[in-house]
Amino acid sequence: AARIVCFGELLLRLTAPGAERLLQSWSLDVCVGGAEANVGVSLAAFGHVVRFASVVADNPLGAAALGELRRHGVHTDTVLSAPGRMGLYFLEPGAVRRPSRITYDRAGSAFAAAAPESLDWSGILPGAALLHISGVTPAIGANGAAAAVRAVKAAAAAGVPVSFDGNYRALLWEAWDGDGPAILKEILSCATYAFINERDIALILKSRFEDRQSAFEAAFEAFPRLQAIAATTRQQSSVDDQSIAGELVTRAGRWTSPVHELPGVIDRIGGGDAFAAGALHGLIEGRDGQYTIDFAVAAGALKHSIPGDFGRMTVAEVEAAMAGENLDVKR
Ligand code: KDG
Repeated sequence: AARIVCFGELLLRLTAPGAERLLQSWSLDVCVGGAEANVGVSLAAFGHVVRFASVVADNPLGAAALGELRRHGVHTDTVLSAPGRMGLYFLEPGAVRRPSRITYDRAGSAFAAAAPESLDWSGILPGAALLHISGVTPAIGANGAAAAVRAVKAAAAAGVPVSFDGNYRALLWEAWDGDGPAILKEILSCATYAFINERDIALILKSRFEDRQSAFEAAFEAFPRLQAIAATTRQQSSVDDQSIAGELVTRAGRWTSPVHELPGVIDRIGGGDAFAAGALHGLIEGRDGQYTIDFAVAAGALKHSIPGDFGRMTVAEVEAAMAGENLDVKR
């Protein structure tokens, strides 16, 4: 088991029940989410020692969200409480031909308002095998961007590998004047592992690429610290009929996973986070490239069967899915 730190904003998710449009009826299901917390919960379920680093509202909602993380085995002693509000997001799940829709209500949250130097990384990072962050934090505003850059620089200086999940959220970047490509470039220059695809790389390097492999090559060239890139490929014939596959590229080789068919998707939110957690599990445990990408994609696929943001699944369950049990897998 490795000691892993995940840094990001904890959000409350309010979901329209069943296939209802938002506020069609006046009830909503509440769960806790946030891309980096989702990764942390999956890694804890895989047996790692996970600490969440964040700032939450010092009110009953913040306390409840932290309790939910603890219930899933994630340590919260490195989370600060501060005046302000919890960030929310509303989800209207898709059905048949109607795509799902996310509405953010998170501006000015306790996390977004926190001073970039709030967290004392010199007390958080020692002994950690990894710091995981995502492109959501720098996208939420100037404080988030400065906090994310500060976190990865502290990790790089302390010799703690950084994992970065691109998670490009156009809705968030568009709400302020941040220079997304420049900020993400600075973060990636500290990263050892990256979950980015050709679209992210084109945006960050301001270049055009013929195909995914040339984008990956350019990323390895631009970011000398980078050791591995993993990305998913999704195909979607309707909202609840999808498939997922993935590939892992290192400086030494390239591995692709089988395609997992996902008919009857229950909840695709957090699928990318479960994929990232699965890949990090393989990478940290020193597993070979094929196991790592197969485990990652099976974890991402299995998440589609679980309501809520969190991927609550054991290594044995993911390995069963990897072997094609319970899932429609095409080799
Ligand atoms: O990956 C899942 C996230 O998108 C979800 O938890 C909400 O963190 C979130 C975000 O900012 O989009």
